[in-house]
Amino acid sequence: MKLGTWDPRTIVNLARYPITDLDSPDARAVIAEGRAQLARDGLCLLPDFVTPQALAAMAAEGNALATDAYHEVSWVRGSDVREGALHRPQRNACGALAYDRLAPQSPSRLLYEWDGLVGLFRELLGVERFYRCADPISSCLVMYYGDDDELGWHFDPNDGVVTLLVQSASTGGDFEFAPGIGRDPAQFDRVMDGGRDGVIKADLKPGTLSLFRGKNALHRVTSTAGPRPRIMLTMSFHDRPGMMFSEENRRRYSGRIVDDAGRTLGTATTPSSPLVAPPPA
Ligand SMILES: O=C(O)CCC(=O)C(=O)O
Ligand SMILES: [Fe+2]
Repeated sequence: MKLGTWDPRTIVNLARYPITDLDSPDARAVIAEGRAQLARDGLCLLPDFVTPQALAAMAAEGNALATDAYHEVSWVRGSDVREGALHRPQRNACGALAYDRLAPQSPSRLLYEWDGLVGLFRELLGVERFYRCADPISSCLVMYYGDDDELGWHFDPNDGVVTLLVQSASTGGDFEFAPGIGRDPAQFDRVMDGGRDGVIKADLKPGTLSLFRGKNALHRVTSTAGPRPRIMLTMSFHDRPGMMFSEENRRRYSGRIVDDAGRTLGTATTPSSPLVAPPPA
């Protein structure tokens, strides 16, 4: 597949998001609007963040590599952060294409690796410390949600996830985000029983970039159906440099045992922990 020659300046929609100079008045306006969204919702959405050409290239790349993705279904109790925080098993069913499968000239990889993106997020979050993760597999993933896939309610292990919707599913695949309820189990019950007070259903369109702090905010992707998969570029950041995910996390998203240096030591497609039996139908 020909990827073309991409550069962050041809990937990012600089006409709408002039972020190559974060001190310019136009960039300050973008930052002020994003900060207001974060203050209100704990979530910042930047529609049409990439150029139509880059979005088309990312979709072509994502669809072409779909057969290389590793798909797994697991029932998970708890989260990477605090086991047992979620007392109801959650179903995770999705495919992932690992970071090390993205070509050097992949527009998705080049976007993630562009320092200008980190600079924008530092401004939006009002923090000095915000870094790309260093994990060879999970730092930057292309996620696939096909027929009957979903990502159950969870918290993230790292403190900054940024997604770019590349392609929406034929049906479903909504991103639901509950910033206000913290880690209160009584509130989890309410939300999992269908209560939607305090839950934001994000209006994601292909090309929308979302920045959210999901370490302490319950969120999920609703189930998908139909022939066209939801394709999501999922980019991870943290408040200290060098953040690595667990070996189990890498296994979950690659089907391989990979060490911190990125060496593949073997394949392991059998889910290990933390698994529980699915609830009765
Ligand atoms: O795909 C999404 O919209 C959210 C993904 C997510 O929550 C995650 O990867 O942790
Ligand atoms: Fe998440």
